[in-house]
Amino acid sequence: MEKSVKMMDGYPFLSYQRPQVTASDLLKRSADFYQSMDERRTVRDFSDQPIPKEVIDNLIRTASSAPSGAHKQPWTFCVVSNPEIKKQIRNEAEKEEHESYNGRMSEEWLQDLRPLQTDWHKPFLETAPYLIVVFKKVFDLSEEGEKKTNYYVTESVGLACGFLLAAIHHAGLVALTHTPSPMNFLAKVLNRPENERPFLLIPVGYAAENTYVPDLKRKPLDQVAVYY
Ligand code: IYR
Repeated sequence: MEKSVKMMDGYPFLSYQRPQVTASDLLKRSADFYQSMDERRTVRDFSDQPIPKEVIDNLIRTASSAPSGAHKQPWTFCVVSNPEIKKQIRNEAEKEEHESYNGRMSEEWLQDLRPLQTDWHKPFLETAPYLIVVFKKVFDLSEEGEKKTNYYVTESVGLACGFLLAAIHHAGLVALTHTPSPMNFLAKVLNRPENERPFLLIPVGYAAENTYVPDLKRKPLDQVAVYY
């Protein structure tokens, strides 16, 4: 459909329409999407089967379509497929995680993680064909090196990561939301500028054959929603 343009205080606005969906189609579409998303699981065992880079490009395009404060899109998605860099990230992550599992994490925390059976070993950081390291831009830097404010940075980057995980699942791949802690080493290894802070490390790939995931139950609607 032809888009019409309207100027508002000197800024262009485009007419916007979504197709009119009937109530019964809304029900079907929302239920189908829920069913598909409910099949998403966090996976820790990856196949090393390669994936075309163009797929990763599309996943990141989707993530970067998320809403953000004042439309600043305060994120950078670093895509690592180089085996040497993956090895370096694994070594640094395992160093930190070893410390965390052996003294930095509380007994309660370790107990909470028992059903997930995680430990400091992170082989997936080398096995997965791609690591997407997401950085948040706590401020922007203009070409002249001037600081520019970003808004709701954590919320914005969290939303973009949600879009990314949905896109990965929709494409037929799996991911892990990994938070090696502390994760400042990622900024160093990837040589990121001073305005970027590591936010999440997301290995992406096919699941390994014979993958098992913990038998987790999701909270029913009445435990997560309140209607007024
Ligand atoms: N970062 C550690 C520990 C960990 C913490 C939480 I909260 C998890 O949900 C899972 C793991 C690790 O990656 O093993």
